[in-house]
Amino acid sequence: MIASIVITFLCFCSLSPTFGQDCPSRQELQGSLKQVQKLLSAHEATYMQSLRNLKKKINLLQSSAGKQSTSATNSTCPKLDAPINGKKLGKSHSVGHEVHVLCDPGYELVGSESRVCQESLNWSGHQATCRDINECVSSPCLNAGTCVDEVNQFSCVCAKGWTGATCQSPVPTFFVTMTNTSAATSPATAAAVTLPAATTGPFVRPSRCSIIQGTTHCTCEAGYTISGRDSNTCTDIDECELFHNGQAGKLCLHSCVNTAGGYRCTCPVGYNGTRDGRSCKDIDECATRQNNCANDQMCINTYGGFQCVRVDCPKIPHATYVKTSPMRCERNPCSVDNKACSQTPNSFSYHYLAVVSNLSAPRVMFRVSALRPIGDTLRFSLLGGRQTRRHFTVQRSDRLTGQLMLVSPVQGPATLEADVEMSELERRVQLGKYITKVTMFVSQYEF
Ligand SMILES: *[C@@H]1O[C@H](CO)[C@@H](O)[C@H](O)[C@H]1NC(C)=O
Ligand SMILES: *[C@@H]1O[C@H](CO)[C@@H](O)[C@H](O)[C@H]1NC(C)=O
Ligand SMILES: *[C@@H]1O[C@H](CO)[C@@H](O)[C@H](O)[C@H]1NC(C)=O
Ligand SMILES: *[C@@H]1O[C@H](CO)[C@@H](O)[C@H](O)[C@H]1NC(C)=O
Ligand SMILES: CC(=O)N[C@H]1CO[C@H](CO)[C@@H](O)[C@@H]1O
Repeated sequence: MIASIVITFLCFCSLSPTFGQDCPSRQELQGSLKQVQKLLSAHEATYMQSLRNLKKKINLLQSSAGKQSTSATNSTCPKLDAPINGKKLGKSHSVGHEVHVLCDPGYELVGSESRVCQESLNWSGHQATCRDINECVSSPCLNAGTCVDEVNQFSCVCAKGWTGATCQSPVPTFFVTMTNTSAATSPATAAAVTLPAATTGPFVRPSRCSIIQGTTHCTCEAGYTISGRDSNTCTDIDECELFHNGQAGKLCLHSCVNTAGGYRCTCPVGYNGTRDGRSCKDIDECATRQNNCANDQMCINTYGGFQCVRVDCPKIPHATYVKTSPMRCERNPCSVDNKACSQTPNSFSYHYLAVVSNLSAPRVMFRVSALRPIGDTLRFSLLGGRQTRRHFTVQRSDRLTGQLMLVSPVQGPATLEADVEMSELERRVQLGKYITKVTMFVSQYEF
């Protein structure tokens, strides 16, 4: 503004040189010009200052805009795939969440079993892979047998004359050269001779011998092996003893009974043998009415047995509960001014799990999910004492779901309980909480 007035004034004077008297003298003009110059440099300084300020502001804006765009994308770690021949537990890839990797039977884990999504948006630990366990490393095949590695097991190709899962027993065929045999017999013909049995009984049998070209070949029935001074008897092979805890695995899952010429696997009470005879399967007493649960009880089939349970709604101060389904109790409405009542759980749900002893961990046992949440936040937590925390933990698997994880194997028989609490909040104010009571029946055996 001031600058434009000064300029107008100067122009007017230079354009009208004829108005000598009215115009200022040369000195006066120089004085004015100096003042104008001063004014201009003062203006320049303020102008530069405001430019600098503006620049600073733009820089600040720019950097905060940059930060915003990274924080919008940095809440999750890169996707982690389950390893080949294994599986991944835990779906959330958000900061602070954990995933676990389990390898299929027969594979061993290389890398980190648990990985946490860190603040840096990198996973902790190292990438996990599942490597086929080479069961042949320990040279399990005896007597020059050749080991063949397979997933979760191995097999032996035995050298001639040896048999058994690890080539540990001689083939129950014995070749013996007897003196003065019927050498007169024509070389082309063979005669079957049954030598007299030294002893008798189901576990001892006579051998069957044939004479070929002056050499007597004696063999036994399957399940028997040559014995006796003259190889003339066969005795029963005790398969239970022979294959007891062999490297190829147990002959029987539970227990083995040797029989004449064979063996039989037996199962504990509550189990029936499987078709292959080796293993045992649980009998479902609840389905087959082999249980004595009362009318107001529920039958829960467990491995090797059953449990009769009755759901009774909890009795807690300030609230009353009513059974809305066989496995669920809901709180009766609270009166408006009864704050203590509204703090109590809205519902209790009951769940029963049957598992085998020594179940590998970590493992997801149970999931709790909110169906129609109305708040802005769900929280999941584990209630219970040390015993519960020794075996379980609760973690979130997605926005609406929490999961109860078994973190250490449990030796049965045992009954464990874990209560999972889900609270629903709106702006940090609790809208309601829901308790899920999980009871786990652990069997005595690992099958
Ligand atoms: C993104 O990362 C920055 C710095 O690493 C951190 O301050 C910010 O909290 C993160 N944002 C989210 C949503 O995790
Ligand atoms: C994340 O991991 C990558 C690859 O290992 C590495 O280059 C990067 O520096 C890591 N970032 C942080 C913040 O640790
Ligand atoms: C179990 O085995 C017994 C004897 O073989 C048989 O009678 C019974 O029906 C079986 N039970 C089941 C549930 O398979
Ligand atoms: C439990 O299982 C592990 C691995 O399968 C095994 O090494 C261990 O001997 C088992 N423990 C018992 C008591 O059976
Ligand atoms: C001791 C014995 O049994 N000797 C016999 C060997 O074989 C010849 C011919 O077959 C018999 O004559 C012997 O008695």
